[in-house]
Amino acid sequence: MTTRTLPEVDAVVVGAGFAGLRTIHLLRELGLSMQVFEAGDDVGGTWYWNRYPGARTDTESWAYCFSFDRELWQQWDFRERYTAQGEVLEYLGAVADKHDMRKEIRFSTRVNGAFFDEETSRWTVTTEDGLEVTSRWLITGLGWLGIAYKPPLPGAETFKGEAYVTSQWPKDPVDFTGKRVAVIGTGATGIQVIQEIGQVAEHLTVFQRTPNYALPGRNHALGPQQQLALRRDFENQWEKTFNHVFGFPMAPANRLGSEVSDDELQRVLEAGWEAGGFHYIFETFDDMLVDQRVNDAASEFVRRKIRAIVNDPETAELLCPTTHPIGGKRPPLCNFYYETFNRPNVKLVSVREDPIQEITPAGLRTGSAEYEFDVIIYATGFDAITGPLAGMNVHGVGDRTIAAQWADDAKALLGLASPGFPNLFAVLGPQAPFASHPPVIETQVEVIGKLLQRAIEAGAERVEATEEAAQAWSDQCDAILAATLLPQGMGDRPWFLGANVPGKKPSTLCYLGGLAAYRAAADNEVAAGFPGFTFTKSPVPA
Ligand code: NA7
Repeated sequence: MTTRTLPEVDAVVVGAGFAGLRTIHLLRELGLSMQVFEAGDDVGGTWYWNRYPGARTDTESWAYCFSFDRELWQQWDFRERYTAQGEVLEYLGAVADKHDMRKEIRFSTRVNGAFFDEETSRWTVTTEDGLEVTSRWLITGLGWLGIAYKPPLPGAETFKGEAYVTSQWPKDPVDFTGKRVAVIGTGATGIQVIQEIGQVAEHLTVFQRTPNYALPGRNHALGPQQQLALRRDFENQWEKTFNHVFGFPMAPANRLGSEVSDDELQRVLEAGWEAGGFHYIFETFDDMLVDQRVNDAASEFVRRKIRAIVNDPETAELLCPTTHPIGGKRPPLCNFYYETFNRPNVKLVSVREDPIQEITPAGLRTGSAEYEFDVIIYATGFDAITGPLAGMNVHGVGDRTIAAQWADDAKALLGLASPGFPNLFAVLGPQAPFASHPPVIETQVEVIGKLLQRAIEAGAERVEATEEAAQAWSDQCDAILAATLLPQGMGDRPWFLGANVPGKKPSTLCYLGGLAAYRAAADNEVAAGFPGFTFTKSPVPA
């Protein structure tokens, strides 16, 4: 293939989801030229690809968007408590249109390499269709969930029916009526897809390896009164969101379970369960994820609810998580997930002790049984957090790849800059805050903006996180994790600790100190003049 070289720009941006669009806005504010590449044929990023039935946010809709465009926010029709996938795309499309962003983006163009030149301190970025462009800065907005993990089950290619991976879902609707369907996986994705397809498939078999604490989302339409009230509440909603530990528009509970009686624990948990969604965790007790007694009570509370909802006691027991504490894996939100197992056409098969051995032409086989299906759906997760950038063939100083670097030591100062990869800023890199993504993205893009401003003012051509500062950030991530109960979930393979992909080295891939603490740490770094970074001119002094 012949290579076509595009004119040099100040910054190459990869991805046109939340992070890419927010970065375009930033670069324009800074007056920097850019080239944006997006693999999909439209904006949306993770939400572009994850178009499986039932896909929806787990964050309240009015905080799963941007705060930078107040006008659009106040005009936007937030139709439901949680935004359906198609509406997330509508919103991002509206952002792109309003700000005339599409002209910056080359769609249907997948980046397949990025090479740092130590002489010129510039990146050269290449694409699958033969383009090449050089830039001072490389900003990636690939999200945490861009690379599907599909277990390498033997025989997968022999299956005669239809097979789908949830994060590579076709654009045309799939008709499940009259079909025997299998879903493998019961994470946040599996749970959304199961409750949807259970209503239409002739028969649905759910293959579960680890049960989760699925919390009732209690989704509902937002009426005109609620919408009006929201429109008047812009500052308050965003202040709450940016100050909330997980970036939700919620106030902290300001209550410790360790200080209340067992009866009071139950009363508050019941209220949180009724409120729905992550209110169960974040508006009940601030110590739920660190205090064993509180966590045990909260976990047992969910198990009791499962037993009360699911009619068949054996199925109910299989659905009860017992091997990790609540929070040890990312709790999914659901609407009628447990109720789905009361339908006569839905069956749960536990593959915890009896794993899937192979996919057959007619279906699949566990150690003890064979099943026949018309459709198999893989809801088996992602090579999360590090996977997307590791898969982009990024070569830094000394030609070391980011894949090799992160396979061994996945650290990034403030979750966006890894030593050895100068001038590369990864929005939602490893050790970024584990919180609702849009407010994390807005925060990180603002930090990148300040870094770029500082570099421009200093006439620096090369900006790089120091090894010491990145290590200190990583150590802090480890210490915060160790202070919680979450490591107790390690045996159940949480993706946010890199434990779900066989062969991947588990590590603290996220910052669990909360969004507010992250913002404070970032503010300190900015105020102190970025002591964790070196700013130098090119070529690098020996
Ligand atoms: P997850 O949460 O990683 O879930 C993947 C699911 O697939 C999980 O239930 C896995 O079981 C299951 N899985 C993976 N491999 C197998 C095999 N070989 N056999 C049976 N089951 C298997 O990914 P999601 O897409 O649901 O959610 C990711 C995030 O997206 C979510 O947390 C939100 O933030 C949005 P396991 O638990 O490993 O036993």
